[in-house]
Amino acid sequence: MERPNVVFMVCDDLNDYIGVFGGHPQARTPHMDALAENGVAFLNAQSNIPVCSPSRNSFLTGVYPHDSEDFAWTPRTEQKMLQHNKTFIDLFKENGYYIAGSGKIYHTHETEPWDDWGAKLTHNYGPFAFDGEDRVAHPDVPLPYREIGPIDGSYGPFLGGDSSSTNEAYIGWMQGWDEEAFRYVSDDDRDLTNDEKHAEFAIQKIEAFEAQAIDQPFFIGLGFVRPHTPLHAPEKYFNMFPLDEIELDKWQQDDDFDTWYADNFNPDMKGLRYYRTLLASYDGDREMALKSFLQAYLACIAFVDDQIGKVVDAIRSSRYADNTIIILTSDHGWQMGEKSYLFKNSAWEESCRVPLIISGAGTQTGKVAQPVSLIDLFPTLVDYGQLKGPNTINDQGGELGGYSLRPLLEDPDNGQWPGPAGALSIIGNYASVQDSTPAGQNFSYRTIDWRYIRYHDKREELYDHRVDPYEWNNLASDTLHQDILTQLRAEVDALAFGE
Ligand SMILES: [Ca+2]
Ligand SMILES: [Ca+2]
Repeated sequence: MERPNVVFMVCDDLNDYIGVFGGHPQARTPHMDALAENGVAFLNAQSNIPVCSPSRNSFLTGVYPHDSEDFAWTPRTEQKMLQHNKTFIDLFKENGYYIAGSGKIYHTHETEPWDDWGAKLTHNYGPFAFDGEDRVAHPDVPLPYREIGPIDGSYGPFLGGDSSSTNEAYIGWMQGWDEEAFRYVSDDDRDLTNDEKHAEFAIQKIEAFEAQAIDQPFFIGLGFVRPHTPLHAPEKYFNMFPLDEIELDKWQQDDDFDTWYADNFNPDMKGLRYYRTLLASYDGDREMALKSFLQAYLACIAFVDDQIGKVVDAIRSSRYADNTIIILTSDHGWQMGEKSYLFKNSAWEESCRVPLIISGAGTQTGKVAQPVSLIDLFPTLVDYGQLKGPNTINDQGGELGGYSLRPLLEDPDNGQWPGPAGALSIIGNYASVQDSTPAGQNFSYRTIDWRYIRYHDKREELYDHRVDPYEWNNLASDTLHQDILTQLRAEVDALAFGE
């Protein structure tokens, strides 16, 4: 069988605010929705560790974080286990694929053997607002939130030239961390952002492949940085979501009272601190604070959806339309103020769940409810790409933790999934506890019906997704639920500790 081409797109910090995933009723994602309609949408896919660097290290190598003990920001190539592992991109290269990439695929720059590479930096979060000396938060972001800085503290539309801001410190925009300016006069008269350049890079590669009529299969990896902060996009995307029309997620007052995150993490952890700081910046007006932030997040999703659409259109209108697998996912989700938490890296659904769509080259169409996780990407790609050779460089490398998604791609409703009943995420305690062993971390486990969380201090949360999709009611201490609790504990221990 002919080996398929692969286009792998990973967004940064994209949660389920996509039409087909139902996370927000106002999300504007026609291109992602169309991709899902023409492929398989995994409705309960999970990140194995819901924060940028270790999530990418995990899915790129196919090794669970509890095996690699990678819970923080050590570059992969400096880690005791993962430095001995190959990424699936390495394996595509070894198997004769032409590999091209652009953007934030890895978290830390690696000198991989790309045949062509579109962007110099892997984690350039720009464009950034600029005051003439420093990258700063958008001039319209109120204090104290703007003091968080030019990445996490910043949201708002690109402002043109000298017309749009009353903040005298505001000068313009920089494309990234280097000295390259980002010129923005208006939506129609401006430089391309990095994410737009990644899409252009892919389109040009596909056109070049067609022109050369090469037989070599290709892998194109694209790492879109939006909707990671700073939440900036052209103004037209903000205009799609007028502030006074924005709907907030369903929310329950004091939802966090029966949760144990705050007991296991430093109270200054970003998610708790950002939520407090955002509300303080709007005089405690939760609705206005979250609407302002949410508007920018929705705008950035609509913007990145357009970039994804360009890439998909280029493939679909090329001679590669029928033999290219397109994968779209995110490194983890994002918690939008639920449980008084505004960030990723929590143990709950909003942060752990990721969009996952796979389309093309013999996959069927449909929606899969079985929880799977990003650990399954590596074996899936080995399967479809017919990739030969070990996933490790030597015997110190880690084992693959996942399973090929092929049975579910070929029969989304009834495919026999050989993997575990649930998907396991780990939330690192690196900033709070000096315990770098897996037992020192926090686990979150999602089956079709349940989410079970076990913190470092052994306290637990249990949510029944059949009746509680927002994870409002922690049932862990409910005497009626001790049997399911026992079962889920055993499933987590079996996955994490081989018990
Ligand atoms: Ca991320
Ligand atoms: Ca609650």
